[in-house]
Amino acid sequence: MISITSRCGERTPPRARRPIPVCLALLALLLGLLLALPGAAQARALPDEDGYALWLRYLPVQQVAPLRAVSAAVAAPAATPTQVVARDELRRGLEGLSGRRPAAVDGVPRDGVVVLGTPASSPLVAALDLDLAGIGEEGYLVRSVRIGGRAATVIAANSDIGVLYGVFHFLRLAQTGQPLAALDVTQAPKVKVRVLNHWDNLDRYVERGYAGESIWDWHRLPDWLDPRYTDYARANASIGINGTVLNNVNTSALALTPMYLDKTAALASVFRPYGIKVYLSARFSAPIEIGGLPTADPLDPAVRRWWKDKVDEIYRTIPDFGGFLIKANSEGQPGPQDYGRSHADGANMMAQAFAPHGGIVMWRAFVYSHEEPDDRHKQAYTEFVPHDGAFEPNVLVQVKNGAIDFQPREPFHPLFGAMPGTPLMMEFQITKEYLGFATHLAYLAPMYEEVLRADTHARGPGSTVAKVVDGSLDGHALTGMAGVANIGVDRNWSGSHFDQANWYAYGRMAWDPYAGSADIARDWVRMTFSTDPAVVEPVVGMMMGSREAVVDYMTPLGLHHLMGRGHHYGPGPWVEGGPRADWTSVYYHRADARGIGFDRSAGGSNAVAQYAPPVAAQFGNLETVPEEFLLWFHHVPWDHRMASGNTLWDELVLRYGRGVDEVRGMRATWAGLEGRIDPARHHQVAVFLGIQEKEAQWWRDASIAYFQTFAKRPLPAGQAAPPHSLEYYKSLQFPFAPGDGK
Ligand code: BDP
Repeated sequence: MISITSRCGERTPPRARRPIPVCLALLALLLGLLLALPGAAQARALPDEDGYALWLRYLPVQQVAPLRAVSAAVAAPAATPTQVVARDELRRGLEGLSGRRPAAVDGVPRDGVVVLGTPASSPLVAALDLDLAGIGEEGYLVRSVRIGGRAATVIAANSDIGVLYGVFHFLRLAQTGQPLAALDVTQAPKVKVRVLNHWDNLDRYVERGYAGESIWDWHRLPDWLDPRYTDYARANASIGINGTVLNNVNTSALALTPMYLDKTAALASVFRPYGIKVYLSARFSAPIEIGGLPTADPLDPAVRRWWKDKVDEIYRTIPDFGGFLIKANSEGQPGPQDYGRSHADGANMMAQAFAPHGGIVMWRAFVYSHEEPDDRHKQAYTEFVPHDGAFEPNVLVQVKNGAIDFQPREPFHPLFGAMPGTPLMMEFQITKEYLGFATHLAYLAPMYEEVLRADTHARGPGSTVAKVVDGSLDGHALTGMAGVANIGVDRNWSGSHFDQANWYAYGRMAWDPYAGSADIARDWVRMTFSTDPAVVEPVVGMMMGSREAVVDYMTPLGLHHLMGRGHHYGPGPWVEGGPRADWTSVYYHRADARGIGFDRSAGGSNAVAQYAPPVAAQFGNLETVPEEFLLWFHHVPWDHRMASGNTLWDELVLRYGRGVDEVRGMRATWAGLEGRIDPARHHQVAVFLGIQEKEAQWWRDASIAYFQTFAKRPLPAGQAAPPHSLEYYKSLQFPFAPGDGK
């Protein structure tokens, strides 16, 4: 007979076994003692995390058994650096997630082997005779198959890098708790060039950076290869980013000197196995500054020779160099117009130097001249459209998502759809220069999605920005997307835990511009915080509402460019004067006794005419313009009736308040998650949300105090008056706010 005893521990000798009640009583006593000790709650909490691992934490999942069943072993080639990193990442990930290191095997001796490779690198993959024709160089298949009667998962591609991407996809499925036994995934990127743009100076200052210094330790390069570079490459490869522009668009010509090219080559060698090419920003006047020439005129033969020699030199150092990013004739940077030449002249000179090497030129359309008094909204279109079709085939024109400058909300840039003969690449800002720096929680993917899904109507209905970017609208094979990076040396990489999501989402959307922001958020939360639905759903909810909250408390109803001067921190709707009108706030909001907003309709600057006729008609008419763009396109009387029935003034005040309320809601939601997220990360996010609430209130109060001097109307019932005078808000100074341009 089985005796009714229970063992408190395996090593207890049978004779010492105690009956259940005694054992339980002892346990209860122990627990009671533990709870009575100070810090007991801490002892039960999840271990602290610092965020360094990003979304690649590989912590044990709930479904360990099903995961182990499909990943008992790995059969992978390891003859190239990329094959090695693919195999090692898979084993590392599976070991973390399942608690057991999968064995490395040559064949498929049992069920549950993950087979990696290309038909060329793996006889097992070759024997499966998979149809890999449609997935290109970077695509992959992840499929549940049977090999020799055994159940296996195959991750196959046409190239090693495709296999690595497939490994990361498989690990994502495992991390997010998806079923893994009947997989049939086919993926290929819809955009070819998927790059980060670092606005990092050679002295490690990051322009508009809120995560500490630049991660590029130029001084110690090329010898010291910080392990962080490898983790950077892993993180980027995990989301499909395949290029990085290392230095600021406002660059020193020194980045092109041999000393810095050696340093760049060292970084390229770290990134190469991960499929990441390096690119550099080049200063247009470099032939003068480091070449000793008297001019940088793009039609001057000596200048053209200099660039050709420079590019040849770069390829001798970095054989797979990606190309240049150029900011020219914008905000005081030198460019072809200094010599009476066009953007096409400048871009083509460089593109011809790159053509023999397969490199590209990303030429920015973020231009507005110092002299031009026209609406800044119109200038890029005015300067670029006449050159449509005139660029070399290896030039991408890089266009910011909106016509002004990375504001919390902008209508899509009118260049999208307007240059059918030229591949246009998208430039998003990941760093939150205008959305609260690193402290405010603002998930940007809904903003990216809004722009990508916007219909340009350029070739009839359905001509979305995404179709311009992926080349399908006008049949371009060279396509691209750039994201201005939010990365620095902060332990958590991006200055706040939630800003990691913007890096993550950018990569996912560069791979697939049709991806949904909520789906991406869900994946990210599961990988970054927890797969517990009690965490996932509320956190995704916070993220999805967060950008709209920022719009509301900073720039509701189409207002834009109202931030503090220079550093762009905090509200500054009163900013006026200075070197140029279009660097002031009053230029953009145009508030007066009659109303507020920038008239860009036919009766105003007529910027609307740069959009296709149906869009121009919609935006240009006060009756049909979406309310979120109302004051972007129209100067509207304070008593104008809004859809809500409120007057414009009342609605404006209510929207500011709504934004602040939204932040309060996020704080409450987050507070409710205590104990479900490790204390260190929970605490920092909670404190940052407190900062956000304070600053959202400040934006609301200062903006209302200022605009009320024009509206001269009372606040709607129940809305609190700003606690300080307008003079007080105007007097606040922030001489050391981070990220200011230098
Ligand atoms: C603006 C930034 C400035 C950048 C510029 C650009 O304030 O620091 O240099 O964009 O994109 O938003 O070139």
